[in-house]
Amino acid sequence: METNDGRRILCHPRGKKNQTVVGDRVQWQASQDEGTIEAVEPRRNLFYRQDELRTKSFAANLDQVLILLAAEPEFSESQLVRALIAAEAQHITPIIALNKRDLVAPFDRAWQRLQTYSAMGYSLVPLALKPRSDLGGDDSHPLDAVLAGKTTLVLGPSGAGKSTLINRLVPNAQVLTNAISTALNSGKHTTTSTTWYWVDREKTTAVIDSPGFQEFGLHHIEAMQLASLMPDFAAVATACKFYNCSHLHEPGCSVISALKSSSDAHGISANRYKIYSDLFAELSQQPHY
Ligand SMILES: Nc1nc2c(ncn2[C@@H]2O[C@H](COP(=O)(O)OP(=O)(O)OP(=O)(O)O)[C@@H](O)[C@H]2O)c(=O)[nH]1
Ligand SMILES: [Mg+2]
Ligand SMILES: [Zn+2]
Repeated sequence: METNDGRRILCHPRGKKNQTVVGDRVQWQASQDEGTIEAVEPRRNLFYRQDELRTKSFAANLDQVLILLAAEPEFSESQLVRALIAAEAQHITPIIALNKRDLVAPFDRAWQRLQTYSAMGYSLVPLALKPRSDLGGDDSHPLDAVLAGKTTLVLGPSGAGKSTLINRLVPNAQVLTNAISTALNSGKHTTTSTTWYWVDREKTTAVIDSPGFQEFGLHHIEAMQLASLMPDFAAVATACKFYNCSHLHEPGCSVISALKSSSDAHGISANRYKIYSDLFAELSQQPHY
């Protein structure tokens, strides 16, 4: 826990209902050199995933989520969609960044795969985060303006460069990073906890590092809600014949006709439709609790 004047104090929650997540604001009481959390202030939002059996909170009170992908390892579009939906459900602005521009061929392929997402209105930022000394590349920070004055959760698969980004923004953070091969071959994530970092001395800009995600459960979302959380679906779904259209088989479904004409700018890609139908099936099987 950090006080308003910047001291960090180890705090323990009083009782089960005062469990905190990164980004929470709390009322606390000092007890010798440690403290007790007496109350957690109401959250503006809470970014979390809901797996079949377990809720995993990432952070609260966010301005935006930066979904960091990389040319390598190749990213899963399904995981990207899930993270986007989770952000939309909490009204948190997602930003997509693609790292490792120095790996030219895989970068171009990945960039191509992401065009659908910039077409539907998401910000898409190209990055080369590896330290300049390693690459001899330019030293610009296209993210600086995006991050300034905000609290951003950095999210993405293991090895994308989340901790590399944190180290670049906060040089004295010295977060452990790892070569992809070592991190992935051992089946371990280099970063294992979610951690808050101030970027500037004035404490107006914050970034939150998180462990790489593999499975991103959305069991807190109703299947029938999915289309409204996917901008390309939402844009056409209002024209469906049935107001409660599932966009799976109904006659007069404008999502299905947008799929057929996916060559135009407002079309829905076959990949996105497949991800939607899989997710719909997954969420329909599950009892909601
Ligand atoms: N070629 C290249 N490698 C990069 C770039 N940015 C980061 N890396 C490397 O990618 C590897 C993984 O980076 P990390 O920052 O540890 O990745 P992470 O997303 O924090 O991974 P987890 O903590 O496991 O979730 C490291 O070896 C980095 O040096 C880049 O722009 N180009
Ligand atoms: Mg990391
Ligand atoms: Zn429909």
